[in-house]
Amino acid sequence: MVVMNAYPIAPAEPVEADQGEVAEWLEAFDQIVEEEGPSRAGELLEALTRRARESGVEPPVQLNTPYKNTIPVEQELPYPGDREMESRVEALIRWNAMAMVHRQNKKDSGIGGHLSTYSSLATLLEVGFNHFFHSSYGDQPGDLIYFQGHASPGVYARAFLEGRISEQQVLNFRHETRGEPGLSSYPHPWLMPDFWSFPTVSMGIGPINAIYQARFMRYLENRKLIAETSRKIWAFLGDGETDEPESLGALTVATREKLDNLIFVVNCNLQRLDGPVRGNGKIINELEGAFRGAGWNVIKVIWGTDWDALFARDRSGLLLKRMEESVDGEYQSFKAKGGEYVRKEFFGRYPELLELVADKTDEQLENLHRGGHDPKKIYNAYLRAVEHKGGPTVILAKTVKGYGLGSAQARNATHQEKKLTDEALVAFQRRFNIPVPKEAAKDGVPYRPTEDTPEITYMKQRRKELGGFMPAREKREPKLRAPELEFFSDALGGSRGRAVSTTMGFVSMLRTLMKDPEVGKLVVPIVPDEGRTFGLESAIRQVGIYASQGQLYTPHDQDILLYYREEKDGQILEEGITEAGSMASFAAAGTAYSNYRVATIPFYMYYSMFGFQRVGDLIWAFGDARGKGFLMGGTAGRTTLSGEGLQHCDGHSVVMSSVYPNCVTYDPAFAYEMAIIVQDGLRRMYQNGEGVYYYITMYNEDYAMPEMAKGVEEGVLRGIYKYKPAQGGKAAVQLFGSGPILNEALKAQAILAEKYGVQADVWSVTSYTELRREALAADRWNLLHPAEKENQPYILKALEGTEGPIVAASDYMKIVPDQLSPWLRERLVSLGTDGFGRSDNREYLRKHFEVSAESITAAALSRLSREKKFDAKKAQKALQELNVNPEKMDPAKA
Ligand SMILES: Cc1ncc(C[n+]2csc(CCOP(=O)(O)OP(=O)(O)O)c2C)c(N)n1
Ligand SMILES: [Mg+2]
Repeated sequence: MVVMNAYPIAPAEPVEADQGEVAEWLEAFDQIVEEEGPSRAGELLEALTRRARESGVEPPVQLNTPYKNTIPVEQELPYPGDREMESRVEALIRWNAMAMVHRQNKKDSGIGGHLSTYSSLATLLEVGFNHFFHSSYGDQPGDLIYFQGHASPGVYARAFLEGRISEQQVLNFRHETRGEPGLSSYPHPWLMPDFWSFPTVSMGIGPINAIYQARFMRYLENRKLIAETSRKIWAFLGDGETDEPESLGALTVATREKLDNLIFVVNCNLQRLDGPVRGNGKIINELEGAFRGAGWNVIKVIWGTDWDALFARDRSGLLLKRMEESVDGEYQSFKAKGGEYVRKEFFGRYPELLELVADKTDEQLENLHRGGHDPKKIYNAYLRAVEHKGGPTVILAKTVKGYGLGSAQARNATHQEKKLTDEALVAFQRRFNIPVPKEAAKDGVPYRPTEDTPEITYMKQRRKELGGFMPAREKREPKLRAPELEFFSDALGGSRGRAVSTTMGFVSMLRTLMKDPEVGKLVVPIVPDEGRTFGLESAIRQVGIYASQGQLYTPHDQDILLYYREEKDGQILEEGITEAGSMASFAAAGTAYSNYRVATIPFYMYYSMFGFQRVGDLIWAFGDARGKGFLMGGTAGRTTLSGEGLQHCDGHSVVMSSVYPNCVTYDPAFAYEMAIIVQDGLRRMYQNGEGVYYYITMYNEDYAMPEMAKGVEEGVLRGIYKYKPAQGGKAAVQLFGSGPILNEALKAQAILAEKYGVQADVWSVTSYTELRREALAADRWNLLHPAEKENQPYILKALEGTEGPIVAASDYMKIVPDQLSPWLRERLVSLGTDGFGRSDNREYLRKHFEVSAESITAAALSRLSREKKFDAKKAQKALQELNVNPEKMDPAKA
């Protein structure tokens, strides 16, 4: 039986000494603890549990501890800082965070911002900033901190007081596009590259990225790419945020990998946006059960120091009982409705408790602190977390949402509160005793005391001792020298008639790259349990799979060459079946150039169907984080991946990738195209430091890979080049092909010439996305420079002098070639794989989706006939000859 006490259960009655048998057992136990020590007592309990199991008794699994602080008062260490000074600094930060949001909403109604998240988080962050967050470890970079996104005003306010953010920036909070320095709403490295490192505001993304970041730090250490340090990864998350599957979905990774470099702090203010997180239960208990069940070290910080005396005086056990029987909905009311209410409804339940607080005023009861607002409790929890060995720690800190925001405190609507009334402003100032001058207080404007004041001196001194200001993202990038294109000569030379796939071509390039003396060791292959699908066995043999414990068993296939090889310094991240986790590894590796000063080069190979559509938001955050690397969409193409059907056959990932602003997409047909693209990607990202990353499709259809023709490089990179001109005179029609469908276009070229006397040029289109982007940029320039000579988009330059309609076919949706329709107007006929996939072989699938050589031929003839360049009746007859059924159901709707 698992007891997870998230919802109220009748609390156990305090055990009275005279309960006979129970009392005797307890007495014996107490004696053991006293005389032989806690560890002996623990052994006895374990033995008892074992015996119970042997006798068929199922002992209860206790995942919850009593609803009080994990660290007993007597074990607390004194606070090392100047409490009075820190509280003044915190008050100033609170003020500026509030003023930033309040003022902006007064000025620009509805511009938004959040007051109540930071108000609950302030002390949790301040204790970290003053005593824990190292910005460096010797010559190594410092801790990595994932800030709760909605608390950004507080982080900005601190930086403002430190003098790192100007008043103008503060006044331009959420005004980013006015030609003046401003501040982005949330943590966005794309927008503030020397400040934020981690995008966190899409809930759940911070926590999962933090877990894999901690794991990746160990990977770098074990592979000797960075020195071992006591660096920590801190992730601050909301209690509501834990409902996202990404937040808790990877908890066991952290225990399995013994990540004692990882600390989660959950800001348990009991509320999310609409209302309570668990009105009818207790979020802290639920999370305690989940984290402890996953093997984490759990530290609860529930009650502040002012409760200690009450606990000490309460002999009845009723105080804890009352706490345990209250649900979060009630705890919210206790903070929303004031001291009188607390006396009546909380303490008033039992006369003994009323008596316990008889000497306290209502105001004192109202201000009894929760642990997450008590620096000493927080300090002790952080210290334990930092010192904990062998696994990750979570701190569950109970706080008040909208803490100190007067009538907004702990109200359901507080998340959306954006400005305070004049009275609330005054109350806020008084509540925190904020040392702001009168005028600033009245108008709620930002305020920074002069440099020489004790507050500013103190906060700067603290940061100096911890290595410098935070957050601060390193913009400097270690630059690599990309290998020359000739390095991939195998791919450039073609397969000499051997049938291979672009996936095989890529894997062989990857293996070559891992042998490069400069960049080889920096390559990080990542795969979610699809290594065999992509033919990675040889790479596994070459560099091994990373396993922090090495290989504790003899693999059953050890006697074959390509055995399953795990190594402590293995290079491949074999993630198991988790696209989200793999993407989080990709993010850690893709930003290591900034976080670790090591420019690792991740290649994440996955089932293309389970990429953008499954983990698109993580990819979006990757772009924001200025990640670099290669997303390799394997088993690409709706008709090329045969047999797998509707849930696997991808005909749209390149549509989705096109909406990611800094993602460069390619859909290559041949191994040499792949080589040109990968080489150029390495050059652009790692040699030139461009802020882009790549999405490249790779297919599993085997065919002969041609040798690279001279001079095609530019076309491959820009997105189009003529692959095979018409053989019998000037072409009357142009055929575009991408991926394996290029072969269908080539077949169509032959059929058109041989059967119908129609000449066609065949073009390889490697990227409609890049062609469109370039054309849009050219058009925009033309629009903005009406008096200057027009720039011609590359697609038009490439097609100059060509004639006739264009039939563009790919293994992706029609909207992919359609991206070029503004420039190709009447010429373009798109063929593609719109509609749900099917299970069948390639031949039938291409027929079904109308992207076969016959369909391309038919489309060309049909279109030529509409243009009066081919006899319409003959075209209709040709369809019959080609076995193209004009009455077949539209695959887009099938
Ligand atoms: C994926 C995602 N869904 C929804 C939101 C909108 N949202 C922003 S804050 C918030 C509530 C957050 O509650 P909690 O995590 O408890 O943080 P708190 O502000 O209470 O500290 C929501 C729903 C979001 N940012 N990301
Ligand atoms: Mg919350």
